[in-house]
Amino acid sequence: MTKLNGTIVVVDDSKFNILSICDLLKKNKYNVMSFLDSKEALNYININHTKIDLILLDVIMPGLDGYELCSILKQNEHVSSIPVMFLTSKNGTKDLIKGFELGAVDYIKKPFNEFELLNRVKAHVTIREVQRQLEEKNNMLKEEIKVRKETEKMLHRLATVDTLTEIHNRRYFMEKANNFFGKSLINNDKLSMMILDIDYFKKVNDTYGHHIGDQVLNEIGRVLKTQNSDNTITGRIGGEEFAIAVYGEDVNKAEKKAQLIRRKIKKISILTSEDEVKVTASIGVVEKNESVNSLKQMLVFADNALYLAKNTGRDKVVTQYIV
Ligand code: GH3
Ligand code: MG
Repeated sequence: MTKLNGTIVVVDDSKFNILSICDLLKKNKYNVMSFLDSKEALNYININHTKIDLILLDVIMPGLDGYELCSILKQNEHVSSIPVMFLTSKNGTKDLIKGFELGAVDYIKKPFNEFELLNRVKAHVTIREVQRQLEEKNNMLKEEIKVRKETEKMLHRLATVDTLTEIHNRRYFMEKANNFFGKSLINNDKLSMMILDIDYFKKVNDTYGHHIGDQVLNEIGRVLKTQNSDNTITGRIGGEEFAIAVYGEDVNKAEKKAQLIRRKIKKISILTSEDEVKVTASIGVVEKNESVNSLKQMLVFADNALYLAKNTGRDKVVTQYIV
């Protein structure tokens, strides 16, 4: 089958005109759809807009005239990109201007010269094809950008979030906590730090299996996540060890937060087929003062407080004042 040059819709209320235009276009390997009635043409265009390369429109027609039809087409975003060319005996300058103002791309006076009509048709069909290719490339590029952004987001998530608990991983927590530390030094603002460790967690794993231990960690992540805000960041800094940095709040407020977290963890309940798994946690809390000169040092002090909590009964919060 020979390849056709494009699909053209011809709208004219004169059978004679339709026959002569269609004959010429068909001879030149165009697929032609012709309409004597402009409303029928409108229906066809609305349904088949993706396949149409050019619309040739008569102006004076009963019902919807060519100008009205053109204006309707140009207001519909799905069909507005199809080029419209007027083919009419109305040949005053005002008519011509009106046609262009309504969005037509060309205007040929009747009776037309066949060579001129064919060449203009060819030009508009070619432009339409180039526009289609550009649009296609543009859509592909947009899709590529979308995929790239999603991949970047996913990679950022993988690099910053701990997959089991869905809170910050150690590396990202340290980065964020360091920012808090630097900012608190510059602004002379308060900064508190907590380290939390699950009590007798090894026993949970040994008794119920690693997968139940993982569920416990996930539930603790859920509790800590609710604490995240502009001034509070939480992170999993070790296997069963978590840290919480609270910017702009003194140790008393941080201690209250720690007690709340401890109570919430105590309420966690995981049901196995035979048992209800419950856990507790110990938390060490400290506040930065002028003798602390690094985040690392602050974490060591918080760790000491945690050690004290472990050694004095567990399931408790111990606050230490750095001297
Ligand atoms: P303590 O009260 O003194 O903290 O006792 P503990 O048993 O919690 O402490 P220990 O350091 O002896 O054990 C920590 C356990 O945490 C051992 C390790 O298997 C477990 N653990 C670390 N990371 C994970 C993890 O990702 N998943 C699970 N299920 N367990 C983990
Ligand atoms: Mg532990």
